[in-house]
Parts: sequence; C-alpha cells; structure tokens
Amino acid sequence: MLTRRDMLKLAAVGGVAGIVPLEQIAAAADPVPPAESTPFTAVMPIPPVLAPARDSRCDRYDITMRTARVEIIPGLLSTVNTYNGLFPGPTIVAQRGRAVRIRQTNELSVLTGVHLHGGKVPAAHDGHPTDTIAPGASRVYDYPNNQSAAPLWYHDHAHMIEGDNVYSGLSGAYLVTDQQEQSLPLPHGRYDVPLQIRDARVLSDGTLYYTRAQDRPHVLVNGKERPRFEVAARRYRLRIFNTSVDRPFDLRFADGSEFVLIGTDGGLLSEPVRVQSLLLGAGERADVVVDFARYAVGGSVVLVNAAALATENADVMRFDVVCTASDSSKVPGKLAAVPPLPKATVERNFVLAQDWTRGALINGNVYDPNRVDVQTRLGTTEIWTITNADPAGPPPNFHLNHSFHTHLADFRVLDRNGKPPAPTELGCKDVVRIPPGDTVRIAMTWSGYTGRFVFHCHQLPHSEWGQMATIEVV
Ligand SMILES: [Cu+2]
Repeated sequence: MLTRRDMLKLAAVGGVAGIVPLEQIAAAADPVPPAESTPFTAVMPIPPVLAPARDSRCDRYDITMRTARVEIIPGLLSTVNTYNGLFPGPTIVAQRGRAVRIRQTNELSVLTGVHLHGGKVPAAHDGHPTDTIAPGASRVYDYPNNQSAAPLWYHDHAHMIEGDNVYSGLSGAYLVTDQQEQSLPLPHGRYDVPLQIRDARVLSDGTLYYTRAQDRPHVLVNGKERPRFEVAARRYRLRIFNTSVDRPFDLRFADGSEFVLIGTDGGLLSEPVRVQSLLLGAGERADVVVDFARYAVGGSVVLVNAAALATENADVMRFDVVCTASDSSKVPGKLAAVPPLPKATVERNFVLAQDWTRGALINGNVYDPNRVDVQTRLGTTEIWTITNADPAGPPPNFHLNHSFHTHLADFRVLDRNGKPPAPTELGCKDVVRIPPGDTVRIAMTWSGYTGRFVFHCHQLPHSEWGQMATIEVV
C-alpha cells in the first residue's frame, strides 16, 4: 500500500511544489475497506494526568515518543505513534508562573518536534518546524507558563510531516491553571473532563490510515471510536479540543439542549454565554459547562456533529446518565478579566489561497523556513486582515477551509465579514476559521519573546503543503 508518507518521500525530491495534496489522494481505491463503526460500544477513557518530579524551580517530565498498539475500535489493534504509549498522550497540568521542563525522547522512526499550542514560549522551545528531534535523540523543552489558565495542547510540528505525525497520534492536552480559575466554583476534579475529538480512517485490519477528511468515517474522542461516557446527573466542565488535522466539528446535543460556553482557546471568557452549538475548526478549543441534571438517571444524550457529510454518521459520543450526585458547582456571571488590547499601530493583510501546482499559499508564497515574511518590534499591537480567496464549493469541501493559527501571540477576533464574531470566537484565541470567501480581522500584541515564530493554517495538510510563514519579533 502506497501511504501518504511514501508519497511525501517521493515528492520531497521535488521540494514542496512536488507534494501531492492530501485532497488528491482518494482512499476509496484502497483494497482494505474501513472498519465498521461501533457507536457507543467503547467506554471513553480520560487520559491520565502525568505526575511531575518537582524541584524548587520547575516541574520536570520525561516523555518518550514510541509506537503502541491500541484499541481504537473494539476488537481491532491499531499501531499508532504516541507520547508515553498513550493515544492521545498524557495530560499535563501546569500552574501559572511555575515552569515546566519536558525531556522528549524520540523512539520513533520519523523526525518529530513538539509545539506547545497556545503556549507563550521562547522561540528556542516553541517547536519550530525545522527544530526537530531525530530518531533515537532527545531534547528538553522549557515552558515558562507565564500565562492565564487555558486549554493548551502539545502536538507534533516537524516540517512537512506535522499532519502525518499528529494524525498518527502525537498530540495531548496541556492545561494551564491559575489561582483566579481555581477561585471559581466551576465543576472540578472528576467533573472536569477533556474531550479530544478527531476523525480517522481505521481499516478493517486495524491500520490507522492517513487520507483526506471525506474518507475518514470514524470519529474518536480521547482515542476511542464514538465512545460512551457515564456521567452523574449534575454539572460537568468539558474541555473540548478539535484535534483533527483538518476537519471542522459543529457540536450539538441531539436534543438541541443548551449548554454554557465559559472559555475558548486562550482561557476563560469575561462572562459565560449560553449556546446550542460549537463550531470548532481544526485546532480550536472550547471550555463548556453542561448540566446533565436535566436528564433522568437511566437516560442518555448523544453529542452530534452537524458538520458531518450527509453520507456520514453524525454521532460523536453518548453521555449515559447513571446516577445522581451532589453538586455545589455553578457558573458565575463573571469569569475572568479579559482586558482590551492596546491600540494597534500596524495593519497587515494576508490572503490564503490554494494552487494545485504550487501548494497552499499565504500571500502567494509557500513556506520557506529561511525567509522572514513579517517583522515586528516586541510589544507591537497589530491588526491582521485574513482573507480566504478561494470560492466556496459543494461538499465534501473540508479542504476549502482554513484554520489560521499564530504562535506566541493570542489574538482577539474583531469581526468576520464586518460582523461581530460568534460566541466561540470571543475571548483570547489562537486559531480562527477562515472559510471560503470570508475575511476575518484579528488583533494581537507581539509580546513576551523575540525571535522567529511561525503562523500557519492549522489544517495540517495545508501547512504541510506550504501554508505557513514566519514572523520575526525584534
Ligand atoms: Cu488552510
């Protein structure tokens, strides 16, 4: 079987322009059919929180990237790439202001590199695409955690194979917490649950197969296909991560019931917002509180994806209400201070486009790690106007979207096509969806560290295909 990785190797000789875009690789012709979906059979696991070795200066972790055989679909074993043998990787909980030092050892046969997504991290520790870990090697990443409580995640970022590597399993949650968050009466402990949602194509022989989104019929939550999760009839905090390499999810409860959005990529909102849906592009996160007390014990509710294709099963997972429990949690009317940004002094325009012969482009260019595309001075506040220049198309059209991500700096979404942003785009963000024809304005302050950082499309087949650029902060 010629895999995507084989094609990348073949194409690498010709440089990025020679890469076959993922969209042009159909899985349908593959002789091994996908495994049957088994909704609500597997029990959703919660990735374990890794225990650090603590010293006076930091929390230390050792993580090994290695292959593992895991049961994504009941009864089938899939070989995946992992952090510490876990799919997804172990969760790291970091305290604001207390540094974390992670030694990452690569026991895989591919180049890797680890980016702390949403982290304000010095350039040398940001997991720059060319700053990779060779098979057999290891390196240390230092994360200062001088930032507010937020649902970050760590994932692979090795140049031109980040999509393959993340798809194969190299991602995990990294939750920054702080005293302000801990002072709120939100659900916590066992009632604070991460949901890392992605799609996949698992073949009937167990192979986790990398292909375009429309050929990925399986939906995984915390590494299990369309699982079920037992809850008590009370409030839960759910940290939802779209860890798909390029598929948006429009998440709703099948009964249309409301839930409360309390935070986005970069942390808590100033005030909670009642919503009935969450449209999350690849890489986006949402922090929500759901009250399962509305259901009787013995009842259940399915979380569905309204952005599924008409030919796909829209089910994501099922919550089974199995008992009652006391509940002193609540969602306060004021969550966090989200101060306005300083007045912007620089404005820039970025046009995203796809060219089947050249690649996925930012302002007409494919990524060149040796080129500085934008330079700014430390502390500058900027407004970026980002346009998806390509026309809309009929489904399956996942590949026509973009998911714009900045390293180092969080941003605020100012407007989308001149209109106020949706609730899921309030607060501090680091990824924003840019569907065909849309123009989105964002504002950010380039503070914290000097050096070269990337910004890119978080539809990783696009960033692999060149949709990435460099900002140098001086
Ligand atoms: Cu893109």
